[in-house]
Amino acid sequence: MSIQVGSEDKSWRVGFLKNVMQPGKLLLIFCMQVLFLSVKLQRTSEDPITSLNARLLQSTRLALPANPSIHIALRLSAHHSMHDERRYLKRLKTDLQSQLSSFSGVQPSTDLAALYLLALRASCQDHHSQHRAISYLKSRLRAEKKHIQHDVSFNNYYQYSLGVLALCVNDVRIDSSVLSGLVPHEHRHHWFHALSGLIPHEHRRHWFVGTAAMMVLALKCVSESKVPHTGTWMYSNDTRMKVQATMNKMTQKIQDRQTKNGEIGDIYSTSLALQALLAGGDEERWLKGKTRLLIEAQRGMFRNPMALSQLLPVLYHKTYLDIGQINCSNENDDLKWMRSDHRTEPNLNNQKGFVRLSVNDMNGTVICTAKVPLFQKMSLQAVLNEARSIDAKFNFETRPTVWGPFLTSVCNQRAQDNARNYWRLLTGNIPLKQGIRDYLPHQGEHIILRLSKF
Ligand code: B12
Repeated sequence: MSIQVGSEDKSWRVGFLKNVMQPGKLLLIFCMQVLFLSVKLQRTSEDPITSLNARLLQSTRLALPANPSIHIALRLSAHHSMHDERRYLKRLKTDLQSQLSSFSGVQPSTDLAALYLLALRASCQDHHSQHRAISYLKSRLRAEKKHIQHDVSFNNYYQYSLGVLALCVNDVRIDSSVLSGLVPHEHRHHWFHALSGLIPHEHRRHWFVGTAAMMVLALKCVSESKVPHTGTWMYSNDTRMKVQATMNKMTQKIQDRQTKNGEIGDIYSTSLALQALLAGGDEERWLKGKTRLLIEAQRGMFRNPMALSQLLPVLYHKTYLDIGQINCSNENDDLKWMRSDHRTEPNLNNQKGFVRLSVNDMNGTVICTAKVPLFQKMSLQAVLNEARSIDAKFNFETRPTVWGPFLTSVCNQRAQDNARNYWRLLTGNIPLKQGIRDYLPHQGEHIILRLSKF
């Protein structure tokens, strides 16, 4: 069978054959094609990221307290709105000053102080403005070190690691005693058991990955720290070797937890876990996880600004360690507002059935129940409000946090951090992955609020 070709085709073919004879030209064409294709691929995967970036920027206009984690994410992004970032930084600095001042009753927690410090460094603020926050954080960590020596839970390691990371990124030398809190004698430390999967409490797993990821980032920073302007290592070879050994074990645990769909832990711990893996150069697992995160973000799973602030850096291939490299020059000042798809109010004309609520104490005894009509787009918080308005015996209280309202008391029973208990949210036996403001119950669902140990 012969194929007829027109004269135009023929001359193209002749031209093509000539090019084939010239390998230099062919290579050029090939390179241009690869470039074109990768630009196209980048554009398509970058656009959703830019719109998430714009949505995070939009969240700085919501009537919420300024959150340093949001500022950090905006600073690590590829696109900026300098005017808005400057405005937000001003708010953060005022908040920090007033929290650190002796007149204010509330002292910032270790993790919040650490986030403030990272936010200041991400905006290239001089050491002078950070001085107070640095000494405050150093003293908090020293106090916590004493605490964790006697404590048998490891929930505080998230905050502790964030504190070490913030000092380290700011080139502050960490006391060896504080550092030894993260580089333990293997079998003596409870968190090492947790890492090895020995802690049976399933409910601790949801925050294990985030904690382990924060530890890896802190350890990585320490192991690579150099004395500024000298090029010499900040810590001895012996310390660095111990730090690296612990870090490698933790990284391995995080890697082992990546599932086929790319998630590590749950979708919300995946963001920080990928930062930890990226810091160790694991591009393959990062890419797999990033794909998953983008899909979930497009399904609206990252509307919570705090969750979005933990997600965005890793989508941009950044980790908190990159904060130390930000030099605040030549940044793209091209980020535009994005109308946020803010959640609409529940539609009170559209009832979708009922939700049952059971409130259990530590022994599993039911202390109160409620059956609440469910309307379209109703959050768990709205369901609890409804239960309160139907039944005077049903009551609850919350405490504001960077993640939203944290449930502190239900049916006159108060959970307390000092007593290491909290109100755990479950659907049947499965813990919810979101808080009361973000979770939207389904019709017929049975939500359990159970006083639990952490
Ligand atoms: C430690 C921790 C806890 C501890 C906190 C106690 C303590 N004293 O340390 C405990 C075990 C109590 C806890 C509980 C819950 N947690 Co939690 N927690 C964490 C973790 C690992 C660190 C939080 C932290 O220290 N933040 C640092 C500083 C800056 O924040 P902070 O405001 O000072 O800290 C307080 C709040 O963060 C608050 N908090 C902790 N978790 C949650 C969750 C929600 C929804 C809210 C509103 C507040 C809140 O407790 C902190 C200490 O007081 C994060 C991991 C992460 N990626 O951040 C998960 C994380 C925030 N928790 C999460 C969840 C889902 C919960 C629960 C809803 C689980 C459940 N099914 O019951 C409950 C909250 C229920 C309630 N009563 O409202 C998710 C939130 C995801 C989302 N999109 O909302 C995260 C991201 C873990 C994950 N990957 O799934 N948590």
